[in-house]
Amino acid sequence: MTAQEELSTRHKVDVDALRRGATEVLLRNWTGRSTVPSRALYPHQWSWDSAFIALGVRHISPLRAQYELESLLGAQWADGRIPHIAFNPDVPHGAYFPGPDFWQSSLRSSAAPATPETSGIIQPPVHALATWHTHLADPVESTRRHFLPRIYPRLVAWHHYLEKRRDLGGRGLAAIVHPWESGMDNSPSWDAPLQWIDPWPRNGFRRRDLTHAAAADRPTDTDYGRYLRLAADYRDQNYDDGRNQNGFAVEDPCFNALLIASDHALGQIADILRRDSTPHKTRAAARTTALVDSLYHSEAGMFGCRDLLHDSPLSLGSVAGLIPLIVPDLPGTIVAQLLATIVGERFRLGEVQLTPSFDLTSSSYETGRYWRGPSWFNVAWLLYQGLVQHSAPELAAVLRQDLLATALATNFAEYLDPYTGEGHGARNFSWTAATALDLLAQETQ
Ligand code: 9WN
Repeated sequence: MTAQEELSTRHKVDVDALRRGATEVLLRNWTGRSTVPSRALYPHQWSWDSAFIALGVRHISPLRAQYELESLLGAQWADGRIPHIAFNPDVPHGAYFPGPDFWQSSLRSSAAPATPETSGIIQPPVHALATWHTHLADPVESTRRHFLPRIYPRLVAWHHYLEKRRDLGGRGLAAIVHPWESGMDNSPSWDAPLQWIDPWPRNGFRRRDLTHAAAADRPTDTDYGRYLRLAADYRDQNYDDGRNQNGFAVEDPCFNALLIASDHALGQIADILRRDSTPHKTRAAARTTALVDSLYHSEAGMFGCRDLLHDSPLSLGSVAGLIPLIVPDLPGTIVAQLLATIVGERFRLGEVQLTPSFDLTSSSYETGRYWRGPSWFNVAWLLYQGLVQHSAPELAAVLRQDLLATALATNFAEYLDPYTGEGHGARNFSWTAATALDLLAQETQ
């Protein structure tokens, strides 16, 4: 019996149905240039979504995975930032809020491209990692198209932006200036810093997300008003990081762990291109030290965020604090503690579905609301890589089996209830399909 047959017997995953379903989702969400996260809820191109999408799409069409990343990098700013949304000009402006009329990228900053219109904030830097794996999916075609030589300088510029413009704490880590930049928008980690932000008045905006998803699954109006206030303030400073007048500045362990993983990927790309990979390796090592020194909490057995404006650690409990497992050179004692935390009462890997986005024992935990508890598929994919890398194959296998089974059972939901496995948010969600396809292709040893 092959491993896949064994998997489908033990966990009743119909592997063929999963592969077919995931492929259909990714075909349906393809616009001709890139893939939307969800046709209804998110009808444009999102930054870290596209990286996860490329990781899955490479198993259907390595070429399309290359296009996905090239399309995103076509929206890169002259200062190196990769915007969190590249707006599709063919989609009506009102289809997503806040849309191009809100962000006004090309009007506000000469660094923004004239086209497409984009947002001005960023998302976690998974892109070099996705580029490297996309190349490996078909090195011959990649070489023929000069994929790496064209993409590499752009990725270098992106990491340069994070190093030069976003080290707001001066400690060798990149800071985020908006909760949406973490990708884990509504995490309870942001409750403390957000309390200082004046929400935009409720009658000043019309939420589109509530047309497509249940209000109980989405951020509250007050939190939404605060997101808009922070985004508008940054916009009104013309997205100039030098002004340093942000109402929110946080060092996030997930964001920085992905930056380190991508530094390593840039090193591998540089080697293939016969460029000097030493600077990438040196940066990865320095950032790993900074991450451990600045954001690790040994008493809690996990990493945490740090609020730079109030110079204080933020409440622990976000799954972001486990993502550093993806960092290759973590000290062994920390790896052991993270593994204990992931199976302990706060995250209960193997007992609940996937890994909850927030500590199950916390009073802030909410089982269905956006990033305040439900499990996400991209997070599970990242943790899976970390578990494999740090020699925890049994745990990795559990997570993989959970991911494959729940992706199909929820019709590729955006996220799910860790206790019941019930899907929440959008369905036919692109990164859910993509991470499932990728883990289908990755055999756990
Ligand atoms: C704002 C697209 C994005 C993801 C984020 C997720 C959610 C947007 C929203 O959807 O954020 O960027 O409107 O809530 O939190 O991680 O990239 O899938």
